[in-house]
Amino acid sequence: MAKQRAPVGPCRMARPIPAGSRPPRSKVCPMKFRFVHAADLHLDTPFAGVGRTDESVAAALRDASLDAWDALVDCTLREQAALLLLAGDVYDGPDRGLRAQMRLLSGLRRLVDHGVRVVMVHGNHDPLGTGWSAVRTWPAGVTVCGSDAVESTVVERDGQRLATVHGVSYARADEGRNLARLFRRGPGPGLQVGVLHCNVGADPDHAAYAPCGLEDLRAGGMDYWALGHVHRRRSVLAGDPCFACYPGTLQGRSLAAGELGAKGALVVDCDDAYGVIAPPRFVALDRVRFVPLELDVAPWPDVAAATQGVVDALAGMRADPEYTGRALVVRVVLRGVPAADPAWQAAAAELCAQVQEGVAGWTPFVWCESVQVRLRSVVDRAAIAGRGDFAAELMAHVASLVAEPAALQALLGAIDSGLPAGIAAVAREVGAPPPSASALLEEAEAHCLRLLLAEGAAT
Ligand SMILES: [Mn+2]
Repeated sequence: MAKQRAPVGPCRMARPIPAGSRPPRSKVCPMKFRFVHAADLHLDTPFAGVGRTDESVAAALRDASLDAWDALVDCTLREQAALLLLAGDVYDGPDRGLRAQMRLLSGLRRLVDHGVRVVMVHGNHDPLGTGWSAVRTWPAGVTVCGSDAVESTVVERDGQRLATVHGVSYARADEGRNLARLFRRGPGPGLQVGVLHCNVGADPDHAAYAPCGLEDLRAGGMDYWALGHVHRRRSVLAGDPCFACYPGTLQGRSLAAGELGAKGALVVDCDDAYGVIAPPRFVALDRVRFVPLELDVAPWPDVAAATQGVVDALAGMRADPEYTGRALVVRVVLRGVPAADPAWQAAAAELCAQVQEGVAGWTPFVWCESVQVRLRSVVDRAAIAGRGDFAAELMAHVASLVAEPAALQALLGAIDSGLPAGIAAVAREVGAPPPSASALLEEAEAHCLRLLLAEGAAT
């Protein structure tokens, strides 16, 4: 069923029906609505990996996941969504914690008071069978799916069915069943959504809970799969025959690769006749952002200039609208540091404290998690090329791939097809283009040369 249809806007009469799609219901003008999809809220997450911070930073970090939840509620109301979907790991641990439960409840009350329906499932971090609940009765309009079977919730507006939402929770953390296979399209009209915490395509970065394949998602007959579990935002099916997306964590939790950059939720525009009518739109809702910052020390004559340079760069980041109103936890990587200079060697360990002093008192805070130093490596390409060894051959091969883009594409295709279940080939961040082939090649060459020349390359 084709999904790239008219954008949301005023209803157009007698809109052409795409070939092969379901016909609209009895009326010419389908009813438009919108839902918000979030997952992996990990409410009250302890941010264990950030290290020692000062008291006010520690307090802000402690509140970040809860503040992001409030921002999600605000966003759902602002977008006038009919429905909010929470796809598991709502709490960080089976203990849940009263603070997290109270905050969740007050947000849910705010949503249902405005007529928003909420469907939520539990994942491996907050399975239904463990922990305790301070809430015995959820507000009317909130469905917490059980773990025995897929539960279906009908969402209506003015007596008309907009959507049927199917979901199932984990009973225990190590859910080993292929839960996706339990989902079946319902008989009623309107959008059909599956809410599931699962690992699609054996993603090696995440535990293999509720493992399933793209074929299981395709077979379920849903219009949209609201997935949870993978912390990096990505879409695994982009409209053919349905959408299946991971929104990623609502609030980044550390400087691990999957927690970096903008975090938030997906807003999805639909109508009751055709289903999803536009690709999901990402909205950033995080309160604290975890970002790596790479800087080349070449412009700075000495360590003192570099310290100030880093502080200036952090000030520049704060001025970027991307970060406005957000606290930042930054890992600074300095490239091209002269290895033979004793001043750098002596200062490297203290740079972080110096930078921290330079950003003290900034609001919202900037916290410099660490300053890592990468020594300058000088690769004498002409000398390597003349050596006639493996490194020389590698460089020649890379040069031939640069000259022949078709050969490079064929090589990348072969690598992709060798990956588990082909998932890496289709998985990419929502709204972000994949890295270019030439950027990948450049990175691969640099990495290989670093390994080959590990001894004696640094000056
Ligand atoms: Mn999670």
